[in-house]
Amino acid sequence: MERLLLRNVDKENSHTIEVYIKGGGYQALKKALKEMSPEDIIEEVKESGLRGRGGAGFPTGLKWEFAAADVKEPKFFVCNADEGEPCTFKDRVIIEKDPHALIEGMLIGAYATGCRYGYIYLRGEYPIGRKILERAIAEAYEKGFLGENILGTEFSFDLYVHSGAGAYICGEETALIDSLEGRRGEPRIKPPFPVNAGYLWQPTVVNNVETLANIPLIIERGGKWYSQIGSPDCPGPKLYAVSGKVKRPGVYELPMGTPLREIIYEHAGGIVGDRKLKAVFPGGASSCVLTPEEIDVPMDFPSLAKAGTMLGSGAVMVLDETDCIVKAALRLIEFFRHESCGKCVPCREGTDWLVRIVRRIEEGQGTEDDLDVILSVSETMENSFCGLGMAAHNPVASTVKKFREEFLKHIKLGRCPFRSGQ
Ligand code: L3W
Ligand code: SF4
Repeated sequence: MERLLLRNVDKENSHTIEVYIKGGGYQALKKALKEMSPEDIIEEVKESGLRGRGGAGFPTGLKWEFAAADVKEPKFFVCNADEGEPCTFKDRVIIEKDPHALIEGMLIGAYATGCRYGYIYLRGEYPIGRKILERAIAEAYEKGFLGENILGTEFSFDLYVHSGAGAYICGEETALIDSLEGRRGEPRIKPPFPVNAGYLWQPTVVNNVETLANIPLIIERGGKWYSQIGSPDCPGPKLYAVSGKVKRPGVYELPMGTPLREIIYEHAGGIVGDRKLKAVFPGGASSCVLTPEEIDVPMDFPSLAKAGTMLGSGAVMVLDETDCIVKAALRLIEFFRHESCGKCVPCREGTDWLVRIVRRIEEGQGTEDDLDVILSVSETMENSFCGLGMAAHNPVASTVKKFREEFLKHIKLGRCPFRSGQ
């Protein structure tokens, strides 16, 4: 497949505006501002079928339509660049290697929805990305793509970078908005959705980095063209971040819906040492595990939901036969316990319970009853206030269900069977 999202990243100095413009950059913005109305743009994005790439897959055109329909002023356009889940690193490639694609996508989105100000909320642990984005923003101001009366039109847009302080929960859009307002980031109740009451309770569009990098392509080549790439009900190119026990970990751009088996065995080169595949978390740390028999699934939102798991942001974590599934589950739930904001009981207490129980099993002190308690706590966590708590138990509950024998082995042996020297 032709590289679309990663078309620029291998060019020397791909992060500079000169290289971006030489490769046709900012032509989509010109087309949008000079030849298209905001409504035309929203129609084009709706026709493309683009769905948000941050984890939930909400239709982008629809989100923009909701924001455009709200008449309160000013409106804000926010890029969620708080990529913080373990094993997610696909947005980083765009931020560091093609920042102008992101800026151009934001400009087009802001014009379409009537937003006057924009923020890129960047993961605190991406200091290089911050420098690159700030330089790119300065270049865009110099060339007249940002600021007052862009390209001689009525459209004005100012853009700022805001770094987070290391809290994963601030990737949840309403916690992100709290943090942007200078407060401790905690999820807000939805509705109202940010498109109507977001930053400073004004209409606010929040889109993921990869989502926005698709926009110049859709405007240049048309929504119809875009809708023919990948899965028909969930089209477009997709960045998959593959990590763990594969020979070639990395970020792969493939059509949405590429089978998981192909991603692991063809693109990422198969399993290290040609060992056996044991398990895959197909959509990041909060997805349900898949067994080797389940990897013929197309990697898109509906297919993975049908398979009882989720695409999330497209982070594929691969475990081989030498990995301990209990330890993997423990590591993941430890992360969520640490990152739980503590606002609601099911998540605050549930993540702590799960850590304590899974650790006990991993250390050989567990009982068979613990497995039932894990599933019961997980069920309660479904009632959490936000997506973090609703999904945090997935790696634990799904491994208990699909790898029950391995949990039982720890319990019966009184130790981890994978730990060497025992
Ligand atoms: C207007 C409506 N807007 C929904 C908007 C909403 C948001 C988007 C999706 O979680 C998932 C989570 C993590 N009117 C609307 C509406 N919207 N209905 O649509 O909303 P929602 O609430 O379904 O999802 P979310 O809270 O954005 C995102 C999962 O992603 N995840 C996270 C991965 C981590 C990263 C990272 O590190 N970069 O992405 C992983 O799987 O569990 O389920 O904009 O406002 N009627
Ligand atoms: Fe906070 Fe977890 Fe509740 Fe979300 S689910 S509000 S992260 S405690």
